[in-house]
Amino acid sequence: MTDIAKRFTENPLLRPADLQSRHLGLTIDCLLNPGVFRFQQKVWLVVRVAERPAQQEGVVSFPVLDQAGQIKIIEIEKANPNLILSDSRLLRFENADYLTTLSHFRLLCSDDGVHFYETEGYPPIEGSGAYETYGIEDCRVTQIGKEYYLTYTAVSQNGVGVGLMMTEDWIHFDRKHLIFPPHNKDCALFNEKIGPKYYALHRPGSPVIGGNYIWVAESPDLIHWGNHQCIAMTRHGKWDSVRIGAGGAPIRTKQGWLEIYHGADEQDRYCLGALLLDLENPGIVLGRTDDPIMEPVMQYEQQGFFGNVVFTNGHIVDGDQVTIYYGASDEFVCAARFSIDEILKRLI
Ligand code: MAN
Repeated sequence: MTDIAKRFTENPLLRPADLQSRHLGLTIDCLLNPGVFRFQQKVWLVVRVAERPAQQEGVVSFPVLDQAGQIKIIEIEKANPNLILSDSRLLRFENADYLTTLSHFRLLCSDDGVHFYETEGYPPIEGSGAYETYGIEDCRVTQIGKEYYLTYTAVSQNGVGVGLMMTEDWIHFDRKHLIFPPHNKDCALFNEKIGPKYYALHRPGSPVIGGNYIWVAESPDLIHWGNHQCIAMTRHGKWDSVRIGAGGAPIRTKQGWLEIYHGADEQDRYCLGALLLDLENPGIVLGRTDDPIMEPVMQYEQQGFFGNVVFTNGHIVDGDQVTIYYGASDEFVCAARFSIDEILKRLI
């Protein structure tokens, strides 16, 4: 067992029943994969809230947004021969793909990093426009100067891409929409320039040739990206054999940029590992953990909306301690602490 996470005894910190659904007729099925940031002396989470109607016998029903941002419910008889229910997250109907839930973001804050609550004046963030009609998911937050940059998964019938929005006050958002077109997700921005350029980790994917690998790209303005390089691939026969993707913003250490990433195997079991990238040239990988540093071992990580998942896209760093906030079994928000030094010692 190579799991070196010190889980909070208070886990799960947040469950679906802790928040109110925003939409009449929808219930919250999952709270998961939060972005994390510090603001006004508090720790904040951008929690992904996944909703759908309460499911009735024999029917699958799910919400989508129209381009004006209005919710529409689609209902399909389970007996319909044109319906393929892939897993609890996805379905296919008459040659189109859908998600079983619609996600938006909710802002919650905390004075101690353990107890999180909603506070007046910070409205939910919903998907908007043609490329977010199936919702927005898995937000990473990177602070550069006074500005916070949110990179998130934008889902629509056109595919899964990466959106960007920015804010200084968490009330007004400048939405730039897609910065990486489908298929792409798991985009984490570095929180400082390296030389004259901004850098991002991202995860394009080809369904035919290649795989779900981690790439690095550079940009003069965080909107136009180039010089793409594939820096880490899946590893046959290991815990990260099928897909890998970046977690939160890379952490600057003396040895290099430390990136906690997720990996999944053939059984869709999601664990966490780490990569170390060169400080001057993050296209160079200096180390990678062989075994996971965290695996789904607790009941709340093994049983839920989609079991056997630990998935992180946000953390707070305090000296040698990194507190990751993570989605457990795609249903609960949890937290765990690591020593950065201990993670670095696991790199080979
Ligand atoms: C995908 C995304 C994540 C989710 C994992 C595990 O990577 O949908 O949001 O947490 O799968 O289901």
